[in-house]
Amino acid sequence: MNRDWLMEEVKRQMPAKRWAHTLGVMESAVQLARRFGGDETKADLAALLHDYCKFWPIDRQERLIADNGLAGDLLEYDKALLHAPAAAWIAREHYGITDEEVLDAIRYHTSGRAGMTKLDKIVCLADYIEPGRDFPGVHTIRELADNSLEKALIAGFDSTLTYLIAKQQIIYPLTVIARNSLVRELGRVWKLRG
Ligand code: DGI
Ligand code: FE
Ligand code: FE
Repeated sequence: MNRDWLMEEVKRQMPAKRWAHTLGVMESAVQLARRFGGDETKADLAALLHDYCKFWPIDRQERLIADNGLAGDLLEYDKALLHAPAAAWIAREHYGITDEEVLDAIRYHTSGRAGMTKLDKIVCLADYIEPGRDFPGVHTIRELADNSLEKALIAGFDSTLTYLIAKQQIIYPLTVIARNSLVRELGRVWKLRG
């Protein structure tokens, strides 16, 4: 598949600002892959497609999720979660991407999940720290990302959870599970190192 052509396809789905965000996530994802020994090509591709459906009308996202039986429980939570599994479906069905690692990284880039793969972590974290992002705490997350995918991602999820709690919004349980899973993973590494 031609990368330049695919970039044009993605660009057409979104306003200029979101396309700039996508380019930023691609840049950060490749940088993280290089830093932590991930697959740069897969990081680039997953980052390119991760927000493909973000600016579709919500009812179009809901229909795609419902019609194709994708994570039905998502429909009971914040609509901001829908674009991730929708983009994974588009990647497979419209663009013929069959690499499950890439599809999972797209699918779980918002919610996270238990036992996130290195590629899941890279794409999810790149989404938090791409150069265009500016939210309280982003500097701390960028600093943590110099040394640890897991510590940085925990800080990212903590900031999202804190934000949702402050706004008294419903939390998708998989995000709590993802965050706990990363904390456990770090605990195990520390124990192994004595
Ligand atoms: O699509 P982006 O804006 O680049 O970033 P994203 O895919 O991480 O979407 C994050 C949005 O999802 C953010 O505004 C918070 C919202 N959201 C709502 N409920 C949840 C949630 N995010 C997570 N991780 N978990 C939730 O339960
Ligand atoms: Fe997103
Ligand atoms: Fe994004």
